Amino acid sequence: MTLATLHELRGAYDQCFSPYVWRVKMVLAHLSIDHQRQGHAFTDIGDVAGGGFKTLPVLQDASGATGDSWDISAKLAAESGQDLYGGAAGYSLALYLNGWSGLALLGPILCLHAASICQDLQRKDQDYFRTTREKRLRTSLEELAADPDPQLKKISRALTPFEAVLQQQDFFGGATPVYADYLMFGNFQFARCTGPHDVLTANPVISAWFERCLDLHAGLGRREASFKERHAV
Ligand SMILES: N[C@@H](CCC(=O)N[C@@H](CS)C(=O)NCC(=O)O)C(=O)O
Repeated sequence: MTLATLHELRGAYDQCFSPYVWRVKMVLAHLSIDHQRQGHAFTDIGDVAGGGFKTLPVLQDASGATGDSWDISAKLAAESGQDLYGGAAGYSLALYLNGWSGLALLGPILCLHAASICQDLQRKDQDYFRTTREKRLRTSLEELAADPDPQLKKISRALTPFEAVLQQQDFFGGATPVYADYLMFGNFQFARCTGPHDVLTANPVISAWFERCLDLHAGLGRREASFKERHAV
């Protein structure tokens, strides 16, 4: 049997930092699916799995190649027959968080760490990343990095309602993690791996949950060096 291959984005230090890739990595571990990993630069995505994809992750297995972390996770869950979501209510929560976190968390985290992301990319990716992100964000990466406070406040405010949930239980899934946990984990793992700011300092309950998530699946998340560990800061 051919092993499934997870195609993931990698930087200059071979670091895996994409929030969407991390969601799928946690799902593969949760479902105990054997797989191999292949790293790619931003500028090589067009050639992944025979072409046709614009973003990573892509999962390639016996049935073909699938893009988009949500679709990959749903396919793996369906094939495994396991309840990844925690029932219909958990599925709805995850679907909501999939849309919400792009706006409320990933946008501000990108603004906060765009300059340090760029600096840690493979050289051939740096111009591409700078040009596309400066166009999208309508300012320079350095200007964004100069004033972290507005982004940190946005993130902290957005997270406040989740504190009530995680004060009562260890995970969004209750005593054990579900897809909603992996999805949210991917967002903060992205922050942890890409820049110097600890985005959870003002939200200790969420920070404690994130530490629990880093320990899941034999410390899968913790084994990836943080930006601070990589640069010894
Ligand atoms: N909806 C997609 C989004 C994936 C995505 O945007 N991935 C980024 C990396 S974090 C990417 O590959 N970007 C390609 C580019 O900017 O050229 C998913 O959930 O997988």
